[in-house]
Amino acid sequence: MKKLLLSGLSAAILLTSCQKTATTSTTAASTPVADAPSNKTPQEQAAAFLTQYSTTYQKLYTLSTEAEWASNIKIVEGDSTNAVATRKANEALAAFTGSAENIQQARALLGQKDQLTDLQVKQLEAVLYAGANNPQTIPDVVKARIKAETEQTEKLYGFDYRIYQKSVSTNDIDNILRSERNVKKRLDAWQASKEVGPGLKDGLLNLRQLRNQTVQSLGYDDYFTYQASDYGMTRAEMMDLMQQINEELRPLYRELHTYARYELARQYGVKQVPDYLPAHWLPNRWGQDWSAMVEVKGMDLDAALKPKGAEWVVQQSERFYTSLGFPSLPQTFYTKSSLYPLPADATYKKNNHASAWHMDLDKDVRSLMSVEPNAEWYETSHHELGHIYYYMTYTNPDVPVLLRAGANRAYHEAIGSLMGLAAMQKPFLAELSLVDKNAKTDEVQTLLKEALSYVTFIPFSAGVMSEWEHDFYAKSLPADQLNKRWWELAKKYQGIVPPAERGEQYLDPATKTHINDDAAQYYDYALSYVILFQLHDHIAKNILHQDPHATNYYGSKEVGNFLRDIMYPGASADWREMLKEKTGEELSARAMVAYFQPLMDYLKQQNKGRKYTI
Ligand code: X8Z
Ligand code: ZN
Repeated sequence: MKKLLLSGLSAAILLTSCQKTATTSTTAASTPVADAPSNKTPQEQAAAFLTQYSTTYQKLYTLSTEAEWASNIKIVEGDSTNAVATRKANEALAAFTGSAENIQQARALLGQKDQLTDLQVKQLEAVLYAGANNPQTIPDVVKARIKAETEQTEKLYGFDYRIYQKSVSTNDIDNILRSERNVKKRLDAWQASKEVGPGLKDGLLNLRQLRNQTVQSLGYDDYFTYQASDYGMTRAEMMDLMQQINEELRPLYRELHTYARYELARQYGVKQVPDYLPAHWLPNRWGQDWSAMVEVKGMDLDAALKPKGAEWVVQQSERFYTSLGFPSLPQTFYTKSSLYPLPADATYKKNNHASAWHMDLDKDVRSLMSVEPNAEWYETSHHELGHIYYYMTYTNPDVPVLLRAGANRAYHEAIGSLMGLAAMQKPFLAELSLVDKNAKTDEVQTLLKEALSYVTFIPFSAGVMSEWEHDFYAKSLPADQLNKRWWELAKKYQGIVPPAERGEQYLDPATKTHINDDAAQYYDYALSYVILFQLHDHIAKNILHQDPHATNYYGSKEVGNFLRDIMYPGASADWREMLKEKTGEELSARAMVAYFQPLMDYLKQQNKGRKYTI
């Protein structure tokens, strides 16, 4: 439950990817907007259509998001009140966006494209993109999908994780995986984290069918193709790009993989170094972030954050943005968000994955998190506020409601992750007194820790997740090979193997939230990392004139202006032109590779005489 509600070209409209349709289309909500009189110019006709469409859209969107919000912050076992309300709201939105009349009108207007403004064309394309997800020519399919999506999210987040019979939160599991040295205890925690998978299998198979069917009726090959088209790319183009990014980072990943095998074997007191990394050895449930493996002396952020408390973490993230010249968060952000873990004795659950919500495509912005005062949540809190400030920045008179989304979905992910990276660098931490500025810290270890977060993420995002979903949606991956394929890809891209054979009675990919509720979009994150290093490189060198490895953005209005200019036009900007204009470069992993280049020599030295296995 993340970007359904946030990013993306036409992401405003993407919310519809989790709704279904009204039974009949005679309600006020689903009544399409009226034909414009034909004595008007095409621009006048388009303006009239878009005004009416946007007004209704915003209303229905808000109702849908409010219902989704309620469903995600309070999941009560056996109580379907929220789920029913969410379904209804989502059906109404789907009935409107997918109505044959709206689609037909948008198409007809686009038939005279040349006579419309760019902004009108972009909005009409957004209307069609939303419609394709909810076509009312097949209302029962859309309706079934909305129902299945609501149920899938409830199952995932209503799940009661247990270790030795005791209920645990995912924060508890993550804390064990980050710090426990006893391999048996690690294994128990890892296995517990995968127990949610099997119960999600039927739902996911059903969703595959329904997701494919909805978009196919409007001419897309499959759901993966539909999602990639949001970037103006075909499925094959997106997969080629993922391949290219993987290849560019591969030499470094190979060194990190080798290093980690030996280092972890040493840490766990295991004599025989394994050829592939056992999944439960890594400090993350999916092996997507290994940074907790390394402690940099003098830079113990977990220890520094603990006494500050969770509230401080969020407030400090806000202070970073305001220091750059962004406004304070609206009071309602704090009163309406759900930022911290539920008390241990709560009788209900909440969605425990971080997300940011633009409730009304206007001023109501909220975040759903379970912040604890540690380094991971510190980074995540900066990430979520990136979404929030993106919402706030493109909510302006120049950006129509239908284009209140990122330049593309990856940009939306990149801004906050960029701030998260900047917020972890030593000069910035020293400014906050989170580290002692006089303490000597090892720069190579610092860079290694960063690589274990950013570089290790690439084979997971650009490789495993993207290829699995590609095969799932576009290649009819057989239902009896879902887990097999997952682990094949984990071995191939990440060099990770399961602790023991994981047959088809498990469904390990489904333990990842995005597989369920943010389908066929995980390459967004791979792209966001590539983009964030391009932005960071530019900021460090051309704005701050600092070493990219040791920056302090704090208080720089120039950096703030740079970011604001990127965010201000939302999806009315062309994402490729924007990158070129702002950084002088096309989309490229160059900056990311260059950032970590100094680590290569160190790792090669460390790995001398060691066996490479990938
Ligand atoms: O899902 C997220 C964000 C959603 S707004 C917290 N991320 C990916 C993940 O957790 O898998 C951020 C980076 C990768
Ligand atoms: Zn995000």
